[in-house]
Amino acid sequence: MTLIAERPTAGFLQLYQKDDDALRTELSEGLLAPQAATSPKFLYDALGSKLFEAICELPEYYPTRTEAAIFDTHLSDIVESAGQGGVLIDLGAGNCAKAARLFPVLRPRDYVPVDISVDFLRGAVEGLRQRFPRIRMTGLGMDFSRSLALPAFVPEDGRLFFYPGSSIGNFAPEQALSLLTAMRTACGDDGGLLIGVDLAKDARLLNAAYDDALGVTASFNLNLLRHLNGLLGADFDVRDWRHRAFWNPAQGRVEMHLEARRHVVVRWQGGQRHFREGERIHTENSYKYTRQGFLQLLERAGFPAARTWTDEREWFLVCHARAARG
Ligand code: AVJ
Repeated sequence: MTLIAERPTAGFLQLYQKDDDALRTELSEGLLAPQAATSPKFLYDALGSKLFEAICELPEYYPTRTEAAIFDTHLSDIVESAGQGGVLIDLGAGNCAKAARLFPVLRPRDYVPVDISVDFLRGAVEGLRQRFPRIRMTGLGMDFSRSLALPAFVPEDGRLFFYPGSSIGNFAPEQALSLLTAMRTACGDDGGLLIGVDLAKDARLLNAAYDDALGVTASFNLNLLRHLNGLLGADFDVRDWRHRAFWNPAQGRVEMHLEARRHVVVRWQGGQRHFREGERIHTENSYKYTRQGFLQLLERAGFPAARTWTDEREWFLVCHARAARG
C-alpha cells in the first residue's frame, strides 16, 4: 500500500493508493483456484456501491432498516455506553449515512470514514463536511482487511471503531476474530467498538434477502464481472452468468455465487479459464451469528462485557464494547 500524502491536506482527504498489482494478483489467483472465488470487496466499485445502496431499500433486505430501528429506539443508551466527543472511525463507511445519523447525539470530535471505494467516499465526505462543520473529517481510502494501521493524524485517545451493517459477516469467524483483534489493538486501552451483526434466522427470510424479486442483488453480484473486466482487462460477458444466493446451514452463512449459463472461456491479463455450464465463482459469504456466539468472538478479541441491543424479532444485534485493559 502506497501512502500518497503524509498529512491531511486542505481538503482533509487522506488517500492511500490502491495497490493495484497486489489486487490483480489476488484476483487472478482466486479465479484460477479449483473453486473459483473472489473477495467481496470487489463488489464495491462506484456502481457496485450504488447498487448496494439500492439493496438497502429493498423490502426483502431487512438488515439495514432493522439496524437503523435499533439505533433509533436505543440511541441514548448506545451513546451513553459509547461516550461522546471521541474519534469515530467508520470502517466501510460507504455513503457515511449511518454515522451521520449518530452525529447529532454522539457528537464526535473527529470522524474518520474508511472505505476501499475511494471516489464514492470522497463525494460523501464533501457533503457531510457542509452539514457538520464542527466535526473534523478525514476520509481514508484503504483496504482495512489487509491492515488496520491508521496514519498518524488520527488521534489516539478516545477511538471508537464503528462497524455497522453486519459487514463483519463477510469474514469467516477466524478471520473476523483477527479483524476484531486488530481493532482492539488499534483502539488503545480507552477505546471501544460499536458494531452491528446479523443474527441467524429462518432460511426463507435469508434466501429472499439475498435473492430479491427485483433482481437488484443479482445486478450487484453480476456487476462484479464488469469491475473485473476493468481491473484485470478480463472479457467476462455478464450475459453468460447468473446470480445464485442461498443459506448454507452447515456453515452458518449465506453464499453468493455467479454461475456459468453455458460453457465459457474467460481471458484476462495473466490468465484464462474455462468454466463448464453450471460452474460457479464464489463471490461472497455473509455469516450470521447467535448473540452468544458473537459475544464470545468479541471476548476472544479483547472486547469483553459488551452491551447489546436488538429488535423485537431478534433479527439483528448492535453491540458496544470497551477494550479490555491490555
Ligand atoms: C454489506 C456485507 C453486510 O452481506 O448482507 C447484500 C452485502 N450482499 N446483499 C451483506 C450484501 C448481498 C452485505 N454486507
